[in-house]
Amino acid sequence: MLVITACGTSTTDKVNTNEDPVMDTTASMPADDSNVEEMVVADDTDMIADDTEETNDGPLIIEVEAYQFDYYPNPITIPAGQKVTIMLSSRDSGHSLSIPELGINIEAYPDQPGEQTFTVDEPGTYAFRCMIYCGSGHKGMEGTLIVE
Ligand SMILES: [Cu+2]
Repeated sequence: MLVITACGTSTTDKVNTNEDPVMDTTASMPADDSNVEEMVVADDTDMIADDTEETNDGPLIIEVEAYQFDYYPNPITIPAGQKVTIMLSSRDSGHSLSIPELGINIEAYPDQPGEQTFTVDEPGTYAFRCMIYCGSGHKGMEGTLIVE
């Protein structure tokens, strides 16, 4: 602090009250907001993949009924790569549902249904047939397994 002793005419008035408060107001215009692109980030990828393991745990149960001289349903459609259990029942006599090339052979009798669990990885159409003699139409007792 200055101690002003004598003759104090107003000393320093260094306060420039007259500075033009100009030129600063030309503040920068907001530059091109229109260029800001909306980025839509596709973030869905995580929501898909988690269910597959659970559905592969338990086999898909497919009930098939054999009778003289056909099957129901026929054709039978199953998904490729999916573990499947065919549960075969018989309405009348002994029958089988057999696909030798896939190692499938399910036998069923009226008092004794049969089942087999398997997975077919290769999509395609497979013929199955009855391999237990069941009467006059036995030879033509055939069906179709569609794997897709
Ligand atoms: Cu038969």
